[in-house]
Amino acid sequence: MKATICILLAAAGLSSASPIGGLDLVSSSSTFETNGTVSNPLPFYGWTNVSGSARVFDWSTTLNGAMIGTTPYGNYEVQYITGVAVQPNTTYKLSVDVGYIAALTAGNSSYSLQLGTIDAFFVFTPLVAASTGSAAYAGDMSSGPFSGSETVTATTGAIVSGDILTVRWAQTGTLGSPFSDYFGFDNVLLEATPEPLSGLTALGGIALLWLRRRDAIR
Ligand SMILES: [Ca+2]
Repeated sequence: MKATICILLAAAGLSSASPIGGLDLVSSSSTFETNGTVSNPLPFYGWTNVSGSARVFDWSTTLNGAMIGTTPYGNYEVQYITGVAVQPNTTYKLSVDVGYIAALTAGNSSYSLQLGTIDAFFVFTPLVAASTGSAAYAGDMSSGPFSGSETVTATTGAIVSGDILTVRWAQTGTLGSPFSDYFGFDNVLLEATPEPLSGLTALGGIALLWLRRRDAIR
């Protein structure tokens, strides 16, 4: 039995990240590829506008599609409701690439990336403070480089709301001059990793119950 307990506890210490799939209803991350349907206003691929107006934009099958604003400089906020309930004792990592599909090759835009939950009344509650920043134009992400990347990491405690994990991203400003238009993001990935301690606690409890049951039978 001791060997069995050791194996169980060792297994509990091994935890790996799993993607919360279908952020674009197609793949394990939101890649916003449309097979050449150029401009797709939200709601699209499960994403919706929270404020302002955005769209999934993809020039062609050979170029990279991404989410950008509908108007050249208009701020917007979008969200994706995953359909997956937040779990206790879990580390969530949300990551995106940030960039432009712009005719103007300069400038700088600011953004906010959030991970939270949404309840039955569509009230959004952040799990952790938003990651905010700005990205200077580095190229056209449809055929060139991204201008940056961003992550949000949140670890839940023993008690959670059970509400639905939700991703929010916003363009919050256009900075500097000359400006650059059509700012957005791509490659949204949300991964969940159970905390090893929670697995150890659970399996430790199972082992304890087994020992008690064995003693009761004797
Ligand atoms: Ca893409």
